[in-house]
Amino acid sequence: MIRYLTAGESHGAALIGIVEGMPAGVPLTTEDIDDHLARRWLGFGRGGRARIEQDRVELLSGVRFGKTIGSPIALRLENAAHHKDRSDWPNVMAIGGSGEGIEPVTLPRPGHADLAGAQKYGFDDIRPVIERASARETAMRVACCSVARAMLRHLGIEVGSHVVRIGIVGWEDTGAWQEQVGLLVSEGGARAVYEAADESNVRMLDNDLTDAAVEHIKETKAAGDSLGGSYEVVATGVPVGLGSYVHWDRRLDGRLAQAILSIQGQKAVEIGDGFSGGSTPGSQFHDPITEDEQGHHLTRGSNRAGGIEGGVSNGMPIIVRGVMKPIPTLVKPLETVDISTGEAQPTRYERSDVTSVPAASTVAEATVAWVLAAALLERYGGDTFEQVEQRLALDAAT
Ligand code: EPS
Repeated sequence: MIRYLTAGESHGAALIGIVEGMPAGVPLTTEDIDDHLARRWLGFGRGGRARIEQDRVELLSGVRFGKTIGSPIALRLENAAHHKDRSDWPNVMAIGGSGEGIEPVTLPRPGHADLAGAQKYGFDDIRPVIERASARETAMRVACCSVARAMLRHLGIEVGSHVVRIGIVGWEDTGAWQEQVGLLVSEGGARAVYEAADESNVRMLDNDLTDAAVEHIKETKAAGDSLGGSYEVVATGVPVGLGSYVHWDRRLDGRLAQAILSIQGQKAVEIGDGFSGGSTPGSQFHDPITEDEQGHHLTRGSNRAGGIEGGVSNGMPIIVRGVMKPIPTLVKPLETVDISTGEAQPTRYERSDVTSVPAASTVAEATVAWVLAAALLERYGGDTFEQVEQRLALDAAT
């Protein structure tokens, strides 16, 4: 079993992660992690924080001479904002002291964890909720998941993503994107998908759509508003048989949905063409079972199931789509109530992003990679990476 934990607040000194259960012998360098951390900052529409953070990981344990050693892997990411931004963010995460002289945050933002979090933990200052609920945590999540992702890459499994919609600028209705993603997948697997998306500053695979989305973000920023959107994650090279139908918590689709919805701000998830499955007759929805071109293996003539049937991977590309709500921190005030006085008040603006759908798409890639790595090690796992490789190769040969 592999698992990971993260700790840290958005403006605390650092984020900490522990990855546990990786087999020994997986090649791993800081670049394997830093490359994806840098990709998480891609995207027009991020706020001032993007200019501050460097996000280079420190590997503190569990790796020796560029390979995992089976021990827990400890990771650390500095929060540059904690050090550089002190005048802007005075003592937000002071560990000691009494808090005297630090103005409490008492105006909860609708749509944020602010109010429910303060009520749950009994705070009269919302700051601790803001700090841990912040999507800053996803930086360490990407770092932890990139460890598993490095292993997948050495087994020929790639995960990629692209943005499908930002606000009213979306690709869903045209169907053209599925064809384009299909071409990229056939040329270079899911890696080709994410590399092509990374060329666009909103991670969209179409130039006209990119221009329209950038314009839309600019207009939204000028109006003091924020935007959500949607994205698609694709995984290629995934063997048949990951996950299982025998128990609810082993179903791969359920595990992927949980992984996506666990990312801050995500409100909906779709596997394959799941939503249209509600309105399409069975004869037109289910993917026909056919032989591959060599006549060696059974495959599917289409992939509306998104590579998963009965909670089990079927060898087709895995397709997961996520929807992110608009960011709840807006320049334009929303209606709220001051929790210290009970008075109706407009919300107050804190530095934020206009949209972070491009970032969310890269975080979703990372979490999908983690779920696939976990399911893969359940089926083929061993103490050493060599054992994993051998078991997978043996299965592929039969
Ligand atoms: C976030 C607010 C912004 C974002 C942040 C998430 O940070 P700050 O409060 O410092 O302006 O930039 O995202 C990140 C820091 C990140 O690394 O993605 C929030 O309130 O959720």
